[in-house]
Parts: sequence; C-alpha cells; structure tokens
Amino acid sequence: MGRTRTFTTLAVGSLLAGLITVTPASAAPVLAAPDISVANVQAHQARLQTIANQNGGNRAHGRPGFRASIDFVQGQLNAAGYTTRLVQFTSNGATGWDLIADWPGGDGNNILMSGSHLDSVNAGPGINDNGSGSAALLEIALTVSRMNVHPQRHLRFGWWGAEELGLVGSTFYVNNLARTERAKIKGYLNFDMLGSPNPGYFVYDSAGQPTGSTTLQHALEAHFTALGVPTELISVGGRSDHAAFARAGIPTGGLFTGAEVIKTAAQAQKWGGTSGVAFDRCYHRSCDTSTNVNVTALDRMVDAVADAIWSLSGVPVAAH
Ligand code: DPN
Ligand code: ZN
Repeated sequence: MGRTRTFTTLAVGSLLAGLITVTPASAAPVLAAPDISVANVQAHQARLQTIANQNGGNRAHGRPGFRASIDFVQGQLNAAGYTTRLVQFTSNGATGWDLIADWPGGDGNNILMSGSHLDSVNAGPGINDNGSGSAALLEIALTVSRMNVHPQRHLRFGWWGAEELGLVGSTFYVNNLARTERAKIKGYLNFDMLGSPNPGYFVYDSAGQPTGSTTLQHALEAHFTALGVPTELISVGGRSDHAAFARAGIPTGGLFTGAEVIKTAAQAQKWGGTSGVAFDRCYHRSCDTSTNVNVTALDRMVDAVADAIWSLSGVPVAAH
C-alpha cells in the first residue's frame, strides 16, 4: 500500500498518546484513528431504543420517533461544535428530514462525506437497521470533536430520512445540491447495519462504482486486514443511500454485517456464528431491539469506519 507504520508516543494529550502514525509515501505524517468506544456506540443505540419505546415502538418516517431521533443526534452534534442543518422533504404525504453536520475546517473543495440512515421501518425500533450505523457515525463525529482533530479534507456527516421508503432522503439531498456543491464531495461512505447478530463482514464492492471507489474500498478493508478478520465484497446496488451519490459520479464505499440473507457454512467457518440462519433474523421486525446487536462485530466495524475516515481525510500528527 506504499505506507509505513511506525509506533510513536506523542506528548499532545492522553487521547493521542501511544497512537500509531501512518506515513503515506512522500507526504506529511498523519495520525491513525483512535479506538472508538463501542460502549458509547451502544449508549447511543440505547437512546434510540428509548426514543422508540416512548413513541409507539418505532422511529419511522412520518412518525414522532423519527423526529425525536433527529433531535437527539442534532443536539449531541451541536454541543460538540458541529454546524448542523436539516434538509426537509415530503414523502408519502409526510414531512421528513436529513440531518447534515459539518466539522468546521479542512479543504471545503475536497469533502469526505459519511452517512447512515436514521429511520426505522414501522414494524420496530430499528436498532441494528440502522441504529447501528447511526450510532457509530455519531460516536465517530463526537470523537473527532473530543480529540479536536483537523483533517486536511473537510468532513461532513449525514443522517438520512426515509431510506426505508426507497432511499428518499439521500436522493433528495444529492439531487437538490447545486452542481458546484455536489462537485465538492469527492467521496461518500455509507454505513447501514453494522451490528447484525449473526454477522458477516462485508465491504461494498467498488466494481461498477465511480472511479475512485476502489480507494474507499481499500480504506474500509484496512482495519480488517490488520485484525486478520476476512471480509467479503458485496454489491449492494440500489439497496442503500450510497446509490444517489454513485449516480452523481461520486466515489462510494461502505460496510455491512448482513440482513435477511442466510449465512453459509463457509461463512460460519471463517466468521463464527450460525450457518443456515440469517445474518439478521430480526431484519425489519419488531425484535430489532437493543439485544439484536453483536457487540464484537459492531466494535470492529466502528473502528474500521474511523480508520477509513482518518486515513482518507488525512489527520495531521501535529493537531492544532
Ligand atoms: N437498508 C436495508 C435495505 O434496504 O434493505 C438493509 C441493507 C443495507 C440491505 C445494505 C442491503 C445492503
Ligand atoms: Zn438499513
């Protein structure tokens, strides 16, 4: 990969101490990502579960549990120093919103965007689909703030509405961006289902995606390579929110632990878990609750996401 890894201890605060630096050939050293707290990710999922409990059991588009989810995530981001806005749309006769959060700084003409859908289906609270991706991205965004990192590229995060109605919120966002604004987004990472209870380790296949997607695929694979956990490439096609970005010619990538598809014997052999059972047998059901999460998978996935965001955006060693 043309990168050298060295161990170093930096006297710039306990959060940064003992981190590994990743030095791309002929470029300034950049920091590797920290270990993201999976306990914090789970705490965010617990909040989403509580929100569902208090709002009729779901967080679906057009229902109060969705709006409460948006308010929770936006409140956390505002307190952490993000510039946030809501993008409002109408779908199926109901108002929906995307939450867009910008971390101030970095090259605004070279944006790395990461997104997860925040809505559930009507049938249940959606804690794996997609409380997992939503909570993982929230904790990563909060970690960026706590560490006060200032990557070379501008970081943007999105929490999409109405994905479950047909990728409505992300499509609305991309299609309503001015052409010049769309051109500034140089990559989009998508996280939809990161803690499936019988997990697989899937990386979105860059084949057939816009030029540049292979760099994103490799960045998302790096943490698993380091862990020695095998991954499989998957063509997610039009099943999640990267689709509109890909149609706009923006490089895309993503991670996924599996939904309704049955785990094979070969997959159980290499990943553990149960063959002959779905990756997530509570997919789109009322049992997609806080207990419908494999914490090991979630932990690996959130660290892999952070690793990709840090390496792709270029976090300087000398954070200022
Ligand atoms: N968002 C879900 C769906 O559209 O069915 C789950 C999913 C995510 C399925 C990624 C496939 C790939
Ligand atoms: Zn989903």
